[in-house]
Amino acid sequence: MKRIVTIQDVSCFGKCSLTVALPIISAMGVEAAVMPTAVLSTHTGGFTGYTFRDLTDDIPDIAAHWKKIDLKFDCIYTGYLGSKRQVKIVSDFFDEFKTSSNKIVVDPVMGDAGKYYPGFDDSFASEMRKLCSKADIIVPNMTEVSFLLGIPYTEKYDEQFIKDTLKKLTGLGCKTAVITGVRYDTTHQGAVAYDSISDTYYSSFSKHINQSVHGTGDIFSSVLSGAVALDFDFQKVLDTAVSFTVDCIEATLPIYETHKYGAAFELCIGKLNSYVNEK
Ligand code: PXL
Repeated sequence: MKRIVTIQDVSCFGKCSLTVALPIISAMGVEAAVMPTAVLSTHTGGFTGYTFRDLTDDIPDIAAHWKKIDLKFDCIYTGYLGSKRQVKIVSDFFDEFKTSSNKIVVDPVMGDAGKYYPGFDDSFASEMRKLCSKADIIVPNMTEVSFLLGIPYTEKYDEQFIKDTLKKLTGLGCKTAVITGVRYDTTHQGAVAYDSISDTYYSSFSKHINQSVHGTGDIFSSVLSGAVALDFDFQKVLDTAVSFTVDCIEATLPIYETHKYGAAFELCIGKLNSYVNEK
């Protein structure tokens, strides 16, 4: 069985980061080891007064134990990281657990809709840029692209702009860049990628649903990481991640008023099995 280690926080309520990654990766038939980086009572989007226990100091000890028992991972997938120091320690983890064949996926979680999430700023983005340079694949949304590249956030762009931007992102040092939440028109939304090794662009689009649902970036990156661990060709990686993310948004719409805090991925998680086994 393939094995992923995913490094991100536990938001106890709210359905994002580990509470999304663990069920999704498992449902894809991939083993998920977890490195919890912090415990929050809720995520930081739309809640106030949440608790935050930093687990940064536990990461080196957990990693040392894993080294001792010779654990290996087919994919290392990072999401929300809570501080610059934590990003540096995760970077050390990459140095210890990267092999010639495994893949590092970095979702540089920092913000959405042109704004940083609480607690992030340009100096955090500089540290995250360094982490991205060590990744095989990075998965920013347009907001995170603007922070990583130090360019203005825009919702008005065309295909050429996205292609040029993807090349700039791989210029940070990662092999492949994926931009999520791309919209060239009002009816479609998807992801576009550039593999700098083969000089190839990929894209996958589905219908645009006019409702942003919290945690869908984590759903996308979790499916993408599972599909990468399973060695899917990159077009299938993107198609699977886009299709399942749209399924989750659609499943949330009828209950959105009471589920604004997170996508109802549970209602469609069974679909992952057919996506994974589809030829
Ligand atoms: O979904 C990304 C995410 C993960 N973890 C925490 C967050 C967020 C986004 O708001 O607050 C704690």
